[in-house]
Amino acid sequence: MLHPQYYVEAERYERLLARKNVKSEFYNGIFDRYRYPVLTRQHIPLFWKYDLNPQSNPLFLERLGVNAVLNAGALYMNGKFYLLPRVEGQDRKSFFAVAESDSGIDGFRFWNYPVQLPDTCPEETNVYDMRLTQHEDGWIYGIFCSESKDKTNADLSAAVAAAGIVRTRDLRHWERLDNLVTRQSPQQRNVVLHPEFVDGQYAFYTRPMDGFIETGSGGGIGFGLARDITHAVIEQERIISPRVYHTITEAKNGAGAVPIKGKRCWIHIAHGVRNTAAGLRYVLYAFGTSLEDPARVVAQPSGMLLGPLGSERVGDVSNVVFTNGAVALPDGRVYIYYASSDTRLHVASTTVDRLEDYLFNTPEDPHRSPDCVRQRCRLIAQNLAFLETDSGL
Ligand code: M1P
Repeated sequence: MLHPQYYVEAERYERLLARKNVKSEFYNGIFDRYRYPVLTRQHIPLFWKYDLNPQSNPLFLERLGVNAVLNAGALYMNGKFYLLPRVEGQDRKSFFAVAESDSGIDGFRFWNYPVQLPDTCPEETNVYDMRLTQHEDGWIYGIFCSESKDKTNADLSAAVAAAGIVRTRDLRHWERLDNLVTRQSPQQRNVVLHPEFVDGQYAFYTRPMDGFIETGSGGGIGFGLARDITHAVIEQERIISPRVYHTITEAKNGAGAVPIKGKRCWIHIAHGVRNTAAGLRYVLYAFGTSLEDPARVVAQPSGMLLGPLGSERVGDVSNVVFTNGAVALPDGRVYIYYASSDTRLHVASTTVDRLEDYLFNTPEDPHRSPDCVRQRCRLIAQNLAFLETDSGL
């Protein structure tokens, strides 16, 4: 006999998983938002948190709670949607787990066990933010942040971020490869593997950093090639999406979802960070790179694609949206999975056509207020003239 509260919680859990998601009223023509998050800490199975045996847990207390479910790698495979979020325990340590859904917008259910990565790095304290790349070599690669204490620094919080690499064919059996080595950058986070070979090599989007939090001399999102994925070494990185003064990327930026192959370009959905009196503000932005040369930017619309809105603004790290996974379906639909305020995971839906329209037809950032006003006045003038002639105003 289980504790009576188990049945209450189990019923609540199943109700949550059965809840249909619906589009919210938000409109900008570029993407739709949904009313409910797709994953939260309430989506964690009860048997991950409670000892269900009334002999050893007569008061039905949570033994291993979960604090947050956020930044998820994403895949669409054999007609199913798979998310691999960062699950953060009450102890602040993160791990990965697979959640599966038929629709991609609701009903995500975790597999029975979280992912148990091969434990090959004794120094590694924390892992998070895995990007899942279905590579043309046939493997699914997971690139994630591997964090260790910086033993060369007396500061208790000093840490080192590196890009860990794993691969799998089924999301169940994982092989750990060597961490990525970048000769020019002491630390890396937000590294993404491109899904196709470039010049016969594995291509990575990187985020060079001097320190664990500050990117310092790291100028933005980098790009580099490695011959051997099992011992990946990038000799040279070049910045393809830079940090820019007084923009959404001033403090830092980083690659997000694995780029989507569109009709006109590779579609990149990244994050940009600026500083404010209330702390760092993270938003998503998009840019396009050439289908022939994914390191060459061909479209860079001004400003943010998606920022924290309403209740998304509040959480463990408030005023943050972050993505490390999106899924493009054969019919052109795109689901962007983004976390808000490092607490829960949402979905936004759009299409390749809409994203490319956005990329190529949104004006670029003119970088100065007077030019921004001119840009907007041109749009207003065109519209007023159009309204007068075409709508009989
Ligand atoms: O707290 C916001 C995000 O901070 C980090 O991103 P970045 O390296 O760009 O600062 C990551 O830890 C990410 O997980 C987190 O959501």
